[in-house]
Amino acid sequence: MKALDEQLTKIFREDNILDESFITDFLINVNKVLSLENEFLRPRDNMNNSGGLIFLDKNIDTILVSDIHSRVEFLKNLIDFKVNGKTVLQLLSEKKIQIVCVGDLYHSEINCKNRWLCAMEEMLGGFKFHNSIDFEFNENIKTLHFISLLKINFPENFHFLKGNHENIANENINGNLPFGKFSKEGLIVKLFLEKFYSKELFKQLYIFEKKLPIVAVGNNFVVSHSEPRNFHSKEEIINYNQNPDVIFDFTWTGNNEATKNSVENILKHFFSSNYNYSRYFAGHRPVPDMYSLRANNFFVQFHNPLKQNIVIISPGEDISLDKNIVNLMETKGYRYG
Ligand SMILES: [Mn+2]
Repeated sequence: MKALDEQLTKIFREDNILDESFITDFLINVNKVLSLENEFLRPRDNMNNSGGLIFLDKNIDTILVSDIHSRVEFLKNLIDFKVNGKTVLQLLSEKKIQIVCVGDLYHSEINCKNRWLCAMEEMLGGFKFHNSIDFEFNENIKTLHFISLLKINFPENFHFLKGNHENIANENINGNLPFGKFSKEGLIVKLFLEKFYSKELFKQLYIFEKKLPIVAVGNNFVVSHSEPRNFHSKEEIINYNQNPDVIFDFTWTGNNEATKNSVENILKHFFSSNYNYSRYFAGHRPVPDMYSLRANNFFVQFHNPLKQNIVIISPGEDISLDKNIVNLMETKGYRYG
């Protein structure tokens, strides 16, 4: 545990650009872990591959983590965060807590808008200069490295769901759409990778996102990257890789884009008559402060790009949004009761 803590702290502190073969190696390892997940926790699809759905442990605490967007410091604050006096890293190593990240590890957001504008100029100049994109890509890879180490060390207690930014090829198939907000983020990263890195690295990055699950279910909550555009059954979610619409529906749904009752119908599907006490959590669309409610208050959004919001859910307690959603930039710990 101490060695892992040191390794994670090093990723957080050091700024040097990682060696390509090193990145490829840790990706090969995490891809193997994602392929061999415990099938009680993550049932196999019809092709005998890891399915799209995670059944969480009903007896331990869960922390949901909002969109990361290259903020390694968010992940560092997460592992150092204390629940009842123990750090999350400690609790992970004792299998007493589980983490679900709602996805979107790539592409820095509003704080780095200018860097994206510079990166766009660099792309248009054929990357003759590439300082801005170097810096951005390095942060993306550091974030990926941090997440991969947590997954490799705690395969049953750490889960990262696919977001719409997990689209390294910037493709518009397989439930994905090309991405551009401040500039053409998806295209810039893809062209940069093709120019300076090997096909093997690209392939491993591509495999990684295809192996990520898309929905997790706990005691009294469901979580995915975005609001569900349409209702999908357990079987459809597990077999997500055979239906791009399922992937699209759980990763790309903006406000007012979901069909009526999609959230409630999924909660009813998982919790039947107890669904009244359940909630559906997601990131994707920013909230002005700690959280926003939609879908008759069943749907909770908690991603604020200027905060580091998480949700702490305990099997022994009702979910109180005002108490259980905290910003890691403002607090170092949490206690029950
Ligand atoms: Mn998103």
